[in-house]
Amino acid sequence: MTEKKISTDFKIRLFTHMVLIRKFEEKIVALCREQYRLPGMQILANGQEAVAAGVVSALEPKDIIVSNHRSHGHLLARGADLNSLMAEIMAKADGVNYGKAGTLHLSVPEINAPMTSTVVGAGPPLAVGAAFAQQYQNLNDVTVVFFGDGAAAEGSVHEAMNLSGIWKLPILFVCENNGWAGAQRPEDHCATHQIHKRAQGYGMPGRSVDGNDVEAVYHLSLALLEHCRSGNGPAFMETLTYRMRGHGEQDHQHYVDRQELEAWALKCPIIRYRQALLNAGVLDEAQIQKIEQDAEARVASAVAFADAGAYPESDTALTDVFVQAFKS
Ligand SMILES: Cc1ncc(C[n+]2csc(CCOP(=O)(O)OP(=O)(O)O)c2C)c(N)n1
Ligand SMILES: [Mg+2]
Repeated sequence: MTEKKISTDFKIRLFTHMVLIRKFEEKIVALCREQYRLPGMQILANGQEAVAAGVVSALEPKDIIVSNHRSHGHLLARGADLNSLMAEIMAKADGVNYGKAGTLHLSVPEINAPMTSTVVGAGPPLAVGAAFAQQYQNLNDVTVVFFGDGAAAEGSVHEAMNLSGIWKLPILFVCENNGWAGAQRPEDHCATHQIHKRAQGYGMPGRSVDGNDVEAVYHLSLALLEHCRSGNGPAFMETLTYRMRGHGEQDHQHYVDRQELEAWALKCPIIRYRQALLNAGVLDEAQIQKIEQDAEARVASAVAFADAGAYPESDTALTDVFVQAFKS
């Protein structure tokens, strides 16, 4: 695989995306500790930022994203508006879905992310529909669907892979193998340790990548997206990463081996890339701190925006049920 050279600006962008995602979710962690501040379950992707930043940065503007219950990173990397995203998570009427979706059912058509589903394994069949529409209209666009190692064991995912293999649909399947599905290990629900090898059975290339190495994720995404975009059908990427927090913020990881957690903390994608950029002289310590402070300021201002907003009125409960799913 030939790797496209990444410019300095692009490297800084990858880092900035990851920092913003981390700061955004760290703020959600803090808000969760305040009583009645956030409704519902908060599911975060701390430790998995390189997957979101690496894959999404390889997309073209009209490509479509289908995400799942762990979606904030995907949406932020794609450029979702921080204010309306935070307002939605706080169930406010100014939210991206008018406060009716919350964190688990976010839909951001403005950035071609029409659906996230918290039903495990529901995303890939939805992606088949989106990719069929792209193919039917002779568009040069790709649909990317993110799902977990647990979802990879769902029948719906296998059916989606099979159908997209038959119809040669432009889908990039991104399996974020984060070592956990709830409190289950992959060996408890997966008959193979190499989920990407299943791709071969559905007529598509399958590759795995260090999911904590943002540039490696970016390069592999670009190559596989090119495969999909050129009419060769779907492709499958397994990103090997780790879920650093509990399944949701209510889960205190009592079942997680502390040494394993500490070992993965050392492989943190942001710390690693931060050091790599420092070593290469791409950024100095002051510039990095500025990026971190800017991200914190943007998140703080999103919280202030959300705080200032009202909850939706009860008489709007049945409006906005149908939406224009994505830009043509
Ligand atoms: C069909 C279905 N079964 C079970 C659940 C409950 N559930 C929510 S997330 C989850 C684990 C999913 O694991 P994985 O696909 O690896 O994604 P991760 O949470 O690790 O990102 C489960 C079992 C659900 N939401 N939907
Ligand atoms: Mg998982």
